[in-house]
Amino acid sequence: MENHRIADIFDEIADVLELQDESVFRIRSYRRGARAIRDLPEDVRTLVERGELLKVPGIGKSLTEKVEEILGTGTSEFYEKIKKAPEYKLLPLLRIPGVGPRHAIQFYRVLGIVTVDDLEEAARAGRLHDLERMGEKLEERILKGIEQYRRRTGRFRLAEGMLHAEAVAAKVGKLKGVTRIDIAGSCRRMKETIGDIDILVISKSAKKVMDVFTSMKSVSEVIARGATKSSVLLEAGIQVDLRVLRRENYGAALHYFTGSKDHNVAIRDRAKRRGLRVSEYGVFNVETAERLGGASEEEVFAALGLPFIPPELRENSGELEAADEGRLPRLVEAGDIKGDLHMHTTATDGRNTPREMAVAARRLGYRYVAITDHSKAVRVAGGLDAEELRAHIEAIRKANKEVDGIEILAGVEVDIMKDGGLDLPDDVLRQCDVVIAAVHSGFNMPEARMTRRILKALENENVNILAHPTGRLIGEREPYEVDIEAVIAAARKCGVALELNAFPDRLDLKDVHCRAAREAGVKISIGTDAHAVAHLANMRYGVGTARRGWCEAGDILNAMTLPKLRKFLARRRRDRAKPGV
Ligand code: DGT
Ligand code: CA
Ligand code: CA
Repeated sequence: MENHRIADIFDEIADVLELQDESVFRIRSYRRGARAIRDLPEDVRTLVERGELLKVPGIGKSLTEKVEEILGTGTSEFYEKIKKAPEYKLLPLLRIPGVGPRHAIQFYRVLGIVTVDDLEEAARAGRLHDLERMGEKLEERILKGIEQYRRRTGRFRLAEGMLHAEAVAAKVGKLKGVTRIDIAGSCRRMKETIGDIDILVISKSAKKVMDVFTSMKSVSEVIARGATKSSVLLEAGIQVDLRVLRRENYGAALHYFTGSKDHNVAIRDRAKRRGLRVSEYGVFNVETAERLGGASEEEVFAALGLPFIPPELRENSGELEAADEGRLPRLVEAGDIKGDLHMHTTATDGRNTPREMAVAARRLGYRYVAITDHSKAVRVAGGLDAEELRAHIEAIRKANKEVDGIEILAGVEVDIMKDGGLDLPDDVLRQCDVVIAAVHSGFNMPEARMTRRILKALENENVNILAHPTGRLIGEREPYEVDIEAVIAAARKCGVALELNAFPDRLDLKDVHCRAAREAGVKISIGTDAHAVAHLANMRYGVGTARRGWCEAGDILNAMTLPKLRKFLARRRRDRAKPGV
């Protein structure tokens, strides 16, 4: 990614020179150079090798030398000097909307402000309006800008990022001349949180794409606009980078911008060992400069002697070795999912009836659902006691008779009490087709106690699934302390499935734990925990997370056919009295 790195270096130099009040001509020359290199249709290295960089408008002799120096040594002497200048530390201030170089340097010189935190403190204390030509209005604006800056540098949940990414892709994808559009980056890899959204486009009219992209209603700020790349900040606080690319190197760019960075580094190492070079423009033979491919990702992998590696696996966590040895998993797909085993209804804190949930699930093509309302310990949700659950089971059985084309299983999400006992007696649990056990309170116990608590619950032969096994809420609540390996081992021993809760805040089990569970031979139940019909659609985030956990269809409980699922559920209780249905 040399073009972008070099462009960033030139931009940083320009920023620092500006803070140092250097000549506008010098500053402008770095800015123009940065833009020219960022917008190059090919690898800057190739141009240098052909001796043609100097021909690019905006790049003179001095910049050409710097580019060569960076390509050769990884940096430049001048850039290293710039990085040591006191002004270099002020660069984050310039990323705050509403703060320009003139402000930043004044803050620094007069008030000693270096960091964003310093600036926030000074603005709150009203220390800025003593400065020349700055009023209270400015302080307000700066505080708002800092808020935006913080949101922008924070991370977002996958579901939120994905919905925004898809909205942008739908809008831009509709344009005439756009023949291909992809969401790349961490979104494509289905990472649980995303930093920003990366979108790639092939279009005959880049200008039209940029016009529409930068003027969408959802845009609050255009961060940068170029001929082939622009960045915007959405009202939601998420940054979106969009690039228009050429068909010939689209695959190489898609691979590059899908990442992860670590995967890219590993890919480049592999290339090097084979006398090849991989960039966002293609795969090249180092000696002959011959281009071996890059129009599709398949070409990129093939040039390196590899099969296609699914984006969710690209984390440099063994995927290259597995691909090399022909043992990549055949990852579970959305179409493999035959049902959803975790959802709530109006009987507790859900918004729809069992019948409505089932009809919606049937529309998704499912063969079965399980209705799993809360037990009484979850008072805020109006959890059911034994009597109420019995009545609810009857209502579910009745709905099942009335709705064709899908099986509605009667279940419950029963609370695991602090001592590991369950919130409902065994006789009513035994009447359920599916029992999910879950921790909803007493999160703060020491690890050993929490682990004992959960293992004890798993020992109960009525329990089929452990819900959201670590209790985390992404960005809100840390997982409780539990020995997850012990839980996985116990689940295996007891024949209990572990849930991958697909609710966007949870994604629990997370990817690496899914992988550990699968390796231990534990089944994973991807459940949406839907509290309304619309939430059933969150299954995709669960499937994405399972894929990141290397799971195949065979690892997923709710990818089983109904008869197989029934067998799995009944196995624990086979020797016990038949359910009282
Ligand atoms: P994010 O946005 O923080 O959730 O994560 P990504 O993976 O979307 O990262 P992002 O948006 O910074 O860049 C998109 C992809 O571009 C990234 O996954 C790999 C590639 N990339 C960006 N910068 C570099 C870099 O400095 N080195 C390498 N090898 N790849 C990079
Ligand atoms: Ca990204
Ligand atoms: Ca990005």
